[in-house]
Amino acid sequence: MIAVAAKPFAFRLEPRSTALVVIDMQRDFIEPGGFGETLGNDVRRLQAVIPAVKKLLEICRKSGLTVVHTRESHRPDLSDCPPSKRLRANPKLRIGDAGPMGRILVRGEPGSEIVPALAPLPGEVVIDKPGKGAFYATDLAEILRLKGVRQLLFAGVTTEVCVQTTMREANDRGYECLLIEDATESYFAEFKQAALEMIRAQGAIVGWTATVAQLAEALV
Ligand code: C5J
Repeated sequence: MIAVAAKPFAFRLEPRSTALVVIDMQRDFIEPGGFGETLGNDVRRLQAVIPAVKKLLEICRKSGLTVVHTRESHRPDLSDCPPSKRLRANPKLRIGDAGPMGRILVRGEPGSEIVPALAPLPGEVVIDKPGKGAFYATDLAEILRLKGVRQLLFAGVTTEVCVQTTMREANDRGYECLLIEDATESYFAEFKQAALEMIRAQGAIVGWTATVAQLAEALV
């Protein structure tokens, strides 16, 4: 058991039963022309976090942790995309429409892939998820059970949407969750800050937060 300096108090980490879950570091959220930008967001805020996620991946791989990557994506026929999701608001391009990186948020299209700097290694788990949470309509819970995983480290985008939703799903399923603060980002600085605070409030009601450096100090 390793103690990671974290908020609101130390996170006791058992590397053999811990997985890193990197949420949705996909071109569709991070590069111009994808889903994020079509919703009116400035994607540069998310690009800035790539080096920290890369460093986190290196640390976790070196320590032998299970690594999981997720991709928010839909089947090409959109049969797993609720019309309420596809038709909401007035984006320039909707899910399934053809954009500069292929069809928006559709599996197999270039935009749906994880950015090259953070590409999964052979043997790492990749979860395609139709929702914001990575447990909804996926086999993530079963994969973690088979690997004996009880604790989850979280990184990726966006902090208050897919990262926080998945953390809450995990917390309700009995996992202890640690969010790596500088390896997650939002299109909205104030939403990221609020998410970090609400996660660790009330005695870590959803989970803990720590930096890449704090994790590295404990693991390496
Ligand atoms: C969003 C995500 N923001 N990965 N997806 O729609 O957070």
